[in-house]
Amino acid sequence: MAIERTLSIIKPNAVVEHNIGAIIHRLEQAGLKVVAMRMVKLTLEQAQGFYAEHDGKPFFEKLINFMTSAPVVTMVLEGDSAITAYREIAGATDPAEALCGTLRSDFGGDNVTFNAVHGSDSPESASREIAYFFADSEVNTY
Ligand code: DAT
Ligand code: MG
Repeated sequence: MAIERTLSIIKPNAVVEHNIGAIIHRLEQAGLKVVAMRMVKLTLEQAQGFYAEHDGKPFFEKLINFMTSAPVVTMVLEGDSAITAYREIAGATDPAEALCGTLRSDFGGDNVTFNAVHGSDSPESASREIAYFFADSEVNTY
């Protein structure tokens, strides 16, 4: 297995509901190492740029409104096959369809928009998304 890095976001609903610690605990327990972390209240432009691939889709405006509604926690996580490992821990996009014990099942809301966490979906996305939030010098080695 290859060591990878992935970009994680703890979304506004999980922050507001005081689930930052619970989510990070599960990620660390699963062997993912936090190598960068920052809380940020995304601007409209930041959220639109991050989710540019979804611009024009019917859910885009609701997604952007949600992502800018409260602070998020951005993290770079490192570990064996971190990208797919994280997506498995996160669960399906819609919390209603996510397996029990996944982050989205346990911390997601009653609508697909409010699904608690983001995780990069490929090595290409991970590179782009990590660079979107962190300078190389902010990603730690330990
Ligand atoms: P994921 O976050 O699992 O990578 P995605 O990239 O397809 O999913 O979509 C980005 C976010 O947009 C997702 O976390 C929640 C929202 N979203 C996706 N599909 C949606 C839909 N059909 N209706 C409402 N919101 C949706
Ligand atoms: Mg995605």
